[in-house]
Amino acid sequence: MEDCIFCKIIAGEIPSTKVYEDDEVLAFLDISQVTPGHTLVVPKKHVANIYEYDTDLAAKVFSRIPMLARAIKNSNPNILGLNILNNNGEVAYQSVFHSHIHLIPRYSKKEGFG
Ligand code: DGP
Repeated sequence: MEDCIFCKIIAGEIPSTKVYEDDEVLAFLDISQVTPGHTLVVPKKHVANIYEYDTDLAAKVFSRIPMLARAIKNSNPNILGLNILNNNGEVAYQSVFHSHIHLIPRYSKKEGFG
């Protein structure tokens, strides 16, 4: 979709640090890392938010989450936990309107909730 920053990342028009890619899904590092390894998982098909997923797309995207969560956790012995977040709508702090799931590694309870 025109003017969608994540569609441009998916198309390779804007650089990103890719973590995982297949035919349906791309995972890349968030530009504003809440903690090191903060990753975004996006459907390659443009959907603005969770309300626009059909069952098939949801299965494709959400089925990748446990594998990616394990990979992130296994990438660093200092990762003690992981937040999985999906913001929908401005009031829910969604700022990019191409649906994405945040995977935020947690290293310590002292980090607070960013
Ligand atoms: P949200 O607030 O849930 O819509 O999160 C959007 C996230 O997208 C935010 O954490 C920053 C990230 N982001 C915005 N623009 C870019 C970009 O150009 N590249 C990357 N890698 N991340 C971006």
